[in-house]
Amino acid sequence: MTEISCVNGHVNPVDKKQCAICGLPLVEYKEELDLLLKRLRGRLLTFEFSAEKIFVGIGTAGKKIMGGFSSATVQIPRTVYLTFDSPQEKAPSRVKTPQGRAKEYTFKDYPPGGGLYCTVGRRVSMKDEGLEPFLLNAGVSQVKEGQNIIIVAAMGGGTGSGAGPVIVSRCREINPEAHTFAIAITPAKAEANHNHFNAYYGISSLLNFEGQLNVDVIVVLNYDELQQVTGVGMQGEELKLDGLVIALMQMLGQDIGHSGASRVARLSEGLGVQAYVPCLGVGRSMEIFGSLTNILESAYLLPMAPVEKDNILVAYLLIRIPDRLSDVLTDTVINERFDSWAKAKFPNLKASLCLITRLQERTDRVSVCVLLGGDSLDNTLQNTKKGYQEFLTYLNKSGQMEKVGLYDDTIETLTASMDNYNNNLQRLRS
Ligand SMILES: Nc1nc2c(ncn2[C@@H]2O[C@H](COP(=O)(O)OP(=O)(O)OP(=O)(O)O)[C@@H](O)[C@H]2O)c(=O)[nH]1
Ligand SMILES: [Mg+2]
Repeated sequence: MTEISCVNGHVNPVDKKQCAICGLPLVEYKEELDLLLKRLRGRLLTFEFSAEKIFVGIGTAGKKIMGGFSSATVQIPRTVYLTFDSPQEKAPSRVKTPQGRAKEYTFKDYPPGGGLYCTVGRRVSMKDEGLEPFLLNAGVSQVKEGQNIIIVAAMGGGTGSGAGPVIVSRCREINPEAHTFAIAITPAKAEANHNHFNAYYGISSLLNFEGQLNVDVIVVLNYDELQQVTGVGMQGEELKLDGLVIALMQMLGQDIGHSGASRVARLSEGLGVQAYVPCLGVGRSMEIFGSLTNILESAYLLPMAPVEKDNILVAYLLIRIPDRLSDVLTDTVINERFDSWAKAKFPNLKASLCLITRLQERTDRVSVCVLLGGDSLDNTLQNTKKGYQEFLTYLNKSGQMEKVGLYDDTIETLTASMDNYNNNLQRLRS
């Protein structure tokens, strides 16, 4: 006769519903298991992995910032952190950068000595066959809820400036519906001309890559300005340099959902404004500053790259407000204050937008990031353009163009992208 055991192991005949010894229900485990597997199989077949937000750090600085960002951020479902770099960055002699939760990709076939030039980073990443499968596995795909992709890189080196635009373009090929944002750090004035050259090339290729618009929004931070600004973190600690870039990423990438990103991307596209200069006021105490207008003013005192106020066409406010200030700083109040501040400040402003995030915190600290768009990149990248031109002259004179992988048509394409962008804005202003 077939027997069945209760959870305590007492053996019973199969026709019984309860154990004759301990009274517990008798379960046909095999039957239960089959039923469970059948239900699960149905679920597994409809399960599809896709990420909602993909943060990407490229090159040494990008990777370091991404490591810090992913460690400082609480685990959010459907958020992915990726880094891309050249292999020599893994050498034991180099300072180990924090990886946090980031998945690491190392480009194959990098020449010894790393990137140095943007042309190398671009060539290596373009022919790297592992890049696309890695992006697909990481969750870049066309999903109906939408996808935001946020990249961060310093543009002075060869990897960030060369591979950064290629990675964005690959992501766009996989998911043309994705909203793409780039945080690009341009070199300090005193850096070498080849760093400025890389940066000019990198930013031009972020605007336009092989004849296609590339990122929706580029946020340009200059390394000189970045070194002058400070902020205050959640625990009252001072925020500097990469700490500020991480705060910017939190506001731009983490706080904004897909609908916020869509509004920014659509407005930027409609106006033809891709490049923005951020003004950061991180952790400003309301008690000390007294008003939102004063906090906006303090952020505007130190824009993160050169900006001409008469050229500004669009201003976005990204703002984090602790709950305890929500009664005073309602959505209506914030929108009104920002609108009147921006109109008074920028005489040619055509549009403004506020994206508000409320935090469950007991502090009185407000963080703002004002993104100013519409200025000419000749102005925002002034030192970089100068360094780029000087380096080009040097390469031409010394006959080294081809040695660094540069050809006349490459130069034409990249200057045409910059000029088109600037000329369109000029038309919009007049
Ligand atoms: N955010 C940030 N930027 C830095 C730091 N140190 C240097 N930079 C900037 O980073 C640029 C160099 O970028 P890297 O990320 O080192 O270069 P890469 O992309 O790895 O390229 P290669 O190493 O040349 O292949 C410099 O031109 C500086 O402007 C830093 O600590 N933080
Ligand atoms: Mg590097």
